[in-house]
Amino acid sequence: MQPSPITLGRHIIEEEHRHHPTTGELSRLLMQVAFVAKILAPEIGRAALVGQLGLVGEKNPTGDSQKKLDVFANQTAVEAFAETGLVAGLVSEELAEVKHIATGAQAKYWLFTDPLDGSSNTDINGSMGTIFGVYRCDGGQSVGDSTPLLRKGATQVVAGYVLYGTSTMLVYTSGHGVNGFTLDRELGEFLLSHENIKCPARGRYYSANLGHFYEWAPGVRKYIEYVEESDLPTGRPMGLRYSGALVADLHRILVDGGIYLYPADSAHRDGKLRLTYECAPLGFVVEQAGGRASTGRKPILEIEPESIHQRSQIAIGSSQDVLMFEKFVAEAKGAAQ
Ligand code: FDP
Repeated sequence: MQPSPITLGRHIIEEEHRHHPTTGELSRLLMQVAFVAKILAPEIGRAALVGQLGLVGEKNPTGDSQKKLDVFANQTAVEAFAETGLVAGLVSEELAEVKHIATGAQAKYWLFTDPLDGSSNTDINGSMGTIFGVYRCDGGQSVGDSTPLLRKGATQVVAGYVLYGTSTMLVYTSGHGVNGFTLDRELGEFLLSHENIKCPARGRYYSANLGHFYEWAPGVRKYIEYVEESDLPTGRPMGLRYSGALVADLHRILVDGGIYLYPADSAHRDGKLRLTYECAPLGFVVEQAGGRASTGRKPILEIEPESIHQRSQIAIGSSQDVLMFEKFVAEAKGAAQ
């Protein structure tokens, strides 16, 4: 007989009991992430049938066009986390300002989220994601304080993502390895499908929007030329994979190895991706799986954000591949001096 599958709920409770013997608060937050995912997955699936495709005609706070599904995902997340009474402040890609949710003594957490990442894929039946990172507001930040909590990504207590692809997967870490769960649609449960994920030290794939190649800095261009060269012993050329949805591209890199890059280009002088709710949570996951996340010059998880919607360059994935990228960036910088 097959052993019975481990549900996300059981896994979270056991992990919290082992590593964070507190009050079950992290479990409750993670179960709300799963709840949001269970609402979004079918809504994304039937979006074309219920008028949920297309734009709402507004730009979000960081200047991107807002899709109907972006708005729906954001509302769903805000309502789900408000219900817990645990979240003091919520930062979302879709909200200009911090959303102050709860003020009670239990409201000890800050949640950073991109509720629907890769929403340019909504109308073409492509993959999308939800990204989340959770911080505990201890040490100076009093409950109900209105200043945004801006901490290094390394201090997250839980982070992860949901991938809405051919199946819906939830991947999370609470700082003790990374585990992945697949939604069994009939049971309505996330079941452990990818236990203790390890990102291979080197990979076969690179993932980047090569349309910006001629806008990238010399070190980045040299690195791309390097990965495209033929050299069998070092596994080159690497294969190119890019879906335009960060979570989907990152998930491949996490599982199969390789490198995802979003460097600065002419339209995005600091890179395009957002530090607090894209780069830092994914950096925490990848590093917990033995990989590396960097701007090219410094670790993503060591950056103290200055604002909630701050952007960052990113190179993330297999440790050896990211180290090689950093070497090219450093050498090009040295040559320019
Ligand atoms: P999107 O604008 O569709 O939300 O979060 C930003 C993001 O998607 C990432 O998911 C994705 O990897 C990237 O932008 C795609 O950007 P490009 O179209 O510039 O490649």
